[in-house]
Amino acid sequence: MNKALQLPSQSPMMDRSFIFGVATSSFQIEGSADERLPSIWDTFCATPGKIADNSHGLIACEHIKRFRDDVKILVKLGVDAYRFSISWPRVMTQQGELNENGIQFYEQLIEALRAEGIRPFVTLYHWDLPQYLEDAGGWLNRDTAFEFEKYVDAVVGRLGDSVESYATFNEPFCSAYLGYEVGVHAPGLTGVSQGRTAAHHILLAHGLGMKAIRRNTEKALAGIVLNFTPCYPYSNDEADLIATNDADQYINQWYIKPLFDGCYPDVIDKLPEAHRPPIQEGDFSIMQQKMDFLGINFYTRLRYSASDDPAQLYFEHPHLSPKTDIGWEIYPAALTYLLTRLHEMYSLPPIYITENGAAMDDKMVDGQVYDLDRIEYYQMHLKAVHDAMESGVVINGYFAWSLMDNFEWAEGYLKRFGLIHVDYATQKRTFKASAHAYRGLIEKRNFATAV
Ligand code: IFM
Repeated sequence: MNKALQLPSQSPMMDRSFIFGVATSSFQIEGSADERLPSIWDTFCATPGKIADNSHGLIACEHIKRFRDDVKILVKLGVDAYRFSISWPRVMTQQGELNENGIQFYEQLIEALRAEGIRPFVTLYHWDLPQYLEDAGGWLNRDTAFEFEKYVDAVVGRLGDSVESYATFNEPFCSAYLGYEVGVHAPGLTGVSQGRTAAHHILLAHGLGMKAIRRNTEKALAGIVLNFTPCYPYSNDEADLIATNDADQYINQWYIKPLFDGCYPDVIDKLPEAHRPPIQEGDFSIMQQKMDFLGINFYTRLRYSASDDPAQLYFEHPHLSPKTDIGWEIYPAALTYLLTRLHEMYSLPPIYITENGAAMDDKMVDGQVYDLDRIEYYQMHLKAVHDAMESGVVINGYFAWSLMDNFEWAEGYLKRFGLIHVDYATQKRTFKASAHAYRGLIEKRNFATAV
């Protein structure tokens, strides 16, 4: 196995204009929870049985305290851009005013990044809804979409053009489906109607947020980050093909089609009236704001067949091997398939791969993490992005998930996605072999462009 990452020298990804970055999110790394309002993830973590190792985000990677050292790590990695999220409960007070300490943290981070020539890619919502808004109904309450708009107005009003790119949301599927439909993420509610209602309000909030970004900056890019798990049929039986198409519409297209086509996918007609989202007149035109980019997060694929239960649209099969440590199948061809298919289905703006990476069972041996399995994962997926670009998909950048090991939601600290190893007892950061490989790829790209 090769410990370097390589792309064909003529690859468009080896052009200096292609952005290589790394990504994180606020709740997963920041800590310093006493300096912000509680979020739904604090409440969820405090509920017994919700997090695999009973952990929380109160300390996490102590990034708030250590951000200057973390910026030095980004410099050493040589990345062009750093994607991070802003914590709503850190920057806003319950009265709807900016919290000076909170917003100043991000101003300092952005200044430190800019001083090193690293472009800040901001996500405005990566799942940490203030708990007081959840107490008022959270994403089941339409008003939350308008609260989001006010929050975006305040934050972008302050950070403005200092940010290269604003994404309204990270992965509405996860917030709505995992959080309000199946309950494995905060706030832990269940029910189809809840999941579809939350998704509708989040997509509405996206549209309102886009308008707020545009009101406050002419220069920064604006868009959204969506996650996709491509759906494959278990067999070629017609029933399995139909179930697979339904699954794709229900878990993937549901979150993109309203933004580009102004409607939900046809599978909505298969839902009983009581499970459909509360659509009001004009909602789709708010959702359909013109975007400068689409962020795509990809990790794995899933296979589907028809369900024996007539109340279910599809049956989801367990992941096949080979798998990462979190149990997700490694299937890079699905990334090329996804990108080319979305390109055919929608009139898309340029794409960024805003997350891609693998949790692996890392071992620290003599102070080193020799994560060749993660390098291999990255190698295959970078090639999959290259293949999509060769077939005409416009992709402007790639962000590895994640800069460092961090709080992996319901898995707590048990699953490690980082290029950088974090020892949670000491907060020591160590470059894994994958971090060296990523740095090597970026260096090669810089050199290739220079000659
Ligand atoms: O850690 C998460 C991230 O917060 C959102 N996308 C998927 C990652 C891995 O599960």
